Amino acid sequence: MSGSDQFQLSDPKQWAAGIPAVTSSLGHILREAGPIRGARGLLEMNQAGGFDCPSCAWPDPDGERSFAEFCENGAKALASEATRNLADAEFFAQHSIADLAAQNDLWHDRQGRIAMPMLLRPGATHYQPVSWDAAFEIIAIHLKSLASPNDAIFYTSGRASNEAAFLYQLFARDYGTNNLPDCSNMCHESSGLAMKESIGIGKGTVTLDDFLEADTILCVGQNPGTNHPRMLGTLQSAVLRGTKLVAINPLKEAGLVGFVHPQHPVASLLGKATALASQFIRVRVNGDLALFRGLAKALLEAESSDPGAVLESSFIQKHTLQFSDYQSLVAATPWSEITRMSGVAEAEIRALTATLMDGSRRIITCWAMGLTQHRNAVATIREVVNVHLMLGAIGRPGAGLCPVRGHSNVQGDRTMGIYEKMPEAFLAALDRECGIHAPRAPGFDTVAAIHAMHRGEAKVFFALGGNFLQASPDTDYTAAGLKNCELTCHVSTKLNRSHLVTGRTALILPCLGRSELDGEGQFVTCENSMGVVQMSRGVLAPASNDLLSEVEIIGRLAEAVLGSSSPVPWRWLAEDYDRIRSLIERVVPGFENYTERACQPGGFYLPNSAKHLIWETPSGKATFSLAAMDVFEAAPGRLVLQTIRSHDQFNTTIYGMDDRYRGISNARRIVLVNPDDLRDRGIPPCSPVDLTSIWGDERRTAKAFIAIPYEMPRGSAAAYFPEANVLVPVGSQAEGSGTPTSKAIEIEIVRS
Ligand SMILES: Nc1nc2c(c(=O)[nH]1)N[C@H]1C(S)=C(S)[C@@H](COP(=O)(O)OP(=O)(O)OC[C@H]3O[C@@H](n4cnc5c(=O)[nH]c(N)nc54)[C@H](O)[C@@H]3O)O[C@H]1N2
Ligand SMILES: Nc1nc2c(c(=O)[nH]1)N[C@H]1C(S)=C(S)[C@@H](COP(=O)(O)OP(=O)(O)OC[C@H]3O[C@@H](n4cnc5c(=O)[nH]c(N)nc54)[C@H](O)[C@@H]3O)O[C@H]1N2
Ligand SMILES: [Mo]
Repeated sequence: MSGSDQFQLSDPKQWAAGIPAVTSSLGHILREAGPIRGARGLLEMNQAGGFDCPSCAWPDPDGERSFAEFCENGAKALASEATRNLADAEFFAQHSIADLAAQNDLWHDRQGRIAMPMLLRPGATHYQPVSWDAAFEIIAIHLKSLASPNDAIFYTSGRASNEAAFLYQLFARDYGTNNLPDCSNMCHESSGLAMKESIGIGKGTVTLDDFLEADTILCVGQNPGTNHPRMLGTLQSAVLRGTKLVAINPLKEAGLVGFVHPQHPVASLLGKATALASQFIRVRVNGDLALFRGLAKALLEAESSDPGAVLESSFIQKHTLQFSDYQSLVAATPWSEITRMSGVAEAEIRALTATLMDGSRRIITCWAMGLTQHRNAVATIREVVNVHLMLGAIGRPGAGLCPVRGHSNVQGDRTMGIYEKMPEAFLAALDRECGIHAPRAPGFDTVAAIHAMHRGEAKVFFALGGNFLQASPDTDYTAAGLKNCELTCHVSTKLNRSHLVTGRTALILPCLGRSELDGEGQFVTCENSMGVVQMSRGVLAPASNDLLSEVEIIGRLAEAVLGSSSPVPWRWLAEDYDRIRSLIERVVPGFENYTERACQPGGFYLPNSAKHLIWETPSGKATFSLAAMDVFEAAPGRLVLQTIRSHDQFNTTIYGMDDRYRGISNARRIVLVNPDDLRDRGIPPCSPVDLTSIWGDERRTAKAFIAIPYEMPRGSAAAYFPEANVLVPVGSQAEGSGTPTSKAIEIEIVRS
């Protein structure tokens, strides 16, 4: 299914979606779920009363929805979950762990849903079926035998519902630990921290309506055509109403250039794409801090030649702190440094400034992993906020900050307390309302958890979803950590490599997916990227009769581990999710009349202080940051590697081997490099290469990649996540947020 023999290269596409997207969706749905199950699933996805798409966190429209509120990649996510294939007892009897490990990730996904709980005994070569009760008993024995509750780790991926997430963190804290790392640590942690420091809230401040009122939308470090395809519909509507879209990215991603709405496919037959970005800024990798400093500089210069015409002085005075210090810092930053570090010419920065000054300062900045996964990510995002604060472009219609979240409920999981260092107010409310004594010492985040397993201190690793091994940095180091554990246990829907690199004992606990009926029709709730909480009710028959819901798994686990010593009525809560929601209502502000409001079409918005110009910072004001400007630079002869998603994957789940928009077919072990950088090294196009990352004295190598010439800034390279994760040094983390720096890794590239 992989290999250079079938590998094909064509020109990158100039627009996204259209008929090829429709064909691709249908292909995946028909192959995996079949016509009946597939159509039933698609028609209920993202509909009021139906289920929330398990792919990205882009919101659904508040008002009327079209009959098909899904995108190509949402359809692939559904196909992968609703597949009729089953990895059952017979499958695991046939394949040893070693056999399974030898297969690629696409093959793993194609094996279907895990059908029943599976146990890998110490020293065994195969997983065997185990009853649910026995599985919970094994976990209970391990957890009860630990010297300290802090020797256990409870990881979460962002697909868990609010109800499951709340119950899970309550269990971990009642058990006695804050070791609650999550995928957010590797994702938008930097955004949350930066915004919290600058404006007092770690969430975005805009809603979908704001997009239709914006003068300018900046899309920075994000590839929505692949990762948030429904966002293209929003951007198209905005552009057609006259909004200017500016793309800031080292790669010219097709989805930012043009779009053909897949529900109006005739346009694509006629070759009529809507042109999206009117300005494309090919920033150098990690050059965004310098670029936004440059915007600030040009704005200040324009203000000094026409005082009162550019800055929003009354906003700055009333709402912010440290502006004059910021002004001095910007004034002292030379243009030569700005252009060198950003890789963008002064004239281009001034042209973008003119766009920002045009109109009524209704500016939205959207961003994703291109900003968050860098060493100076927090400083960079705070610099973006600085520019918004100068222009008063926050907390008014059509203006604000939009970190575009990844997993469909990653934001909700945080709201529910999945965080290794929840604030005291939350923990105190948990103690008060649930009768527990939540520990106060901060727990491990993802990287700290890996180190703790490595040191042999953490002995039980439990995961509510996700694929910790492959999502984490430094795959070999993480693997060694997991292998040090006494027990590794995964609540999962599909087979993945984390099931194959295990502690002495391992368990897979298979759960219902979002699209499936839960008992007599229980529903869960999710929070999207814009703070809307709404119900999600599955409609499809469960893939197997032996699956439990995530909520039931956690309830039964907690009962087995904590039993009568716990003040929490675990079974009672897990039996009726309304009861969990009533408890959440008492612990988390903003959830009054939770069940009722979640059931209204469109759900409800959580309160957002910054949107109302209330700054929950220590000073009560929004605060300009004063970071020193820098950029990640590789030594001469080396390149800066970023790791990205292809069009055929959801994180570590691989749906196919193509990356249609970038013109790559049938290959995942590829590295994109500027043609001149390849030529300088004497590497012919499409030849095999080895990549070595350099981190201090440490060297990590990934062999047998195909070098593809691609239009991108000199000195940079790009390869796919998770294949390139072996190269990401575990020690390379963003300052403050601890996020692995998956977008800037120093590498050497040589012919194999
Ligand atoms: N179909 C699908 N949907 C998904 C996912 C998926 O894997 N598949 N993953 C989900 C998740 S969890 C997340 S977090 C999101 C991820 O969504 P994205 O952040 O869009 O995902 P990446 O592929 O990591 O793309 C990063 C983008 O940033 C650019 N970039 C890299 N470095 C820099 C830089 O220094 N500056 C700038 N300006 N740009 C840079 C890259 O060229 C690329 O376009 O998508 C979510 N949705
Ligand atoms: N190099 C590099 N590394 C990265 C990134 C990068 O850009 N570059 N991105 C990072 C980001 S942004 C993120 S969010 C993380 C993602 O990290 P994770 O969230 O840990 O990884 P996923 O691949 O999303 O998890 C997929 C697995 O989740 C399980 N699953 C799917 N649906 C469900 C469900 O409904 N319930 C349960 N219990 N399980 C389910 C399936 O078994 C599947 O195999 O990876 C990070 N790692
Ligand atoms: Mo993410």
